[in-house]
Amino acid sequence: MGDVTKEQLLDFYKTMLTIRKFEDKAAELFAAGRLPGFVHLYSGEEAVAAGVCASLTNKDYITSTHRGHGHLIAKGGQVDKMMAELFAKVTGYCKGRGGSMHIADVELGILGANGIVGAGQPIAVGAAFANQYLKNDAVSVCFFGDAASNRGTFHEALNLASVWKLPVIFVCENNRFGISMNQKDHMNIVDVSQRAISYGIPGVTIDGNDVAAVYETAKDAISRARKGEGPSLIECKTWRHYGHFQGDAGLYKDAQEQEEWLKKDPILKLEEKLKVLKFAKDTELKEIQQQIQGQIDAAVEFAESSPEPSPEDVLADVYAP
Ligand SMILES: Cc1ncc(C[n+]2csc(CCOP(=O)(O)OP(=O)(O)O)c2C)c(N)n1
Repeated sequence: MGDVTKEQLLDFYKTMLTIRKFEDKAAELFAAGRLPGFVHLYSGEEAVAAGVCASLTNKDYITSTHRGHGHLIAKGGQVDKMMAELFAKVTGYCKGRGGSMHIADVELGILGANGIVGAGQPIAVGAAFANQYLKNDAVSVCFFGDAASNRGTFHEALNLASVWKLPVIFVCENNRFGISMNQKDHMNIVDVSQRAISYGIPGVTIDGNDVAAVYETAKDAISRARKGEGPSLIECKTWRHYGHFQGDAGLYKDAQEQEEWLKKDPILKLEEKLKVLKFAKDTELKEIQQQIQGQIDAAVEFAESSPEPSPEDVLADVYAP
């Protein structure tokens, strides 16, 4: 477990639980027809965002994906403004114009969720180039899925990042599916990390459901990038608990595999660890759960009581009307 402290593990727990409870609430609201647009849930993958973002500060950038709620929360996004964005309210991060797939907060270094698969990869490289040019020792982290590593953007991004030794960490969240397509049908390798070899950068595959492992691995890669030692690729093997988006029953998943992965739920694993190490008792974990549920319920209240955008503002913030 390396040097992960009790405080750090409890912090991971809070972050991961905030993500899970946010997603549970989003699922419930979407099923009730109260959220416009699409919702792609991150449930099951929380250890990746929490473990990676723990070593970042606001001056570091992240690029996210269509499945971005977890990255945003782990990077410091406020759940009330996120929820308001899902409700398309003016108090949302993008004044209700972006929805789930376009939440951004540049002050927090969140360069945006993104509905275009693989689009975050070159953006993260550009941000890393800016940091290198400014010599500010900040890094950028690019989250993406296994299927996104098949895009040309991925290969161009890794190549340029390697050639220019840019401070960027590519974090592949390998949940084994691109929509309904199993990884074995969309690439002929088992580990996405092997792709790092072609670009002469370090590549590693880890258990993405073990937050301590993610934290330790990402911390090293981030520290190397800060020191000017260049980019890395970290592949986190994980599993999304639900379908590709809400409404997809995920019938293409093998039932037994689904059951096995649910037993490896990163939050259950962390609860076990906290108890085995005597860092927390059941009662303390319950208190944290109630506190976080209260924050999520308050976020929903905030979103519901916020005003709708007004039709007169439809052209505001439009750069090329
Ligand atoms: C450029 C582009 N091609 C196709 C799509 C349609 N699409 C949306 S999500 C997705 C699969 C993404 O899979 P992966 O990158 O593994 O991420 P995951 O959904 O598993 O988190 C696809 C093909 C898109 N949004 N953008």
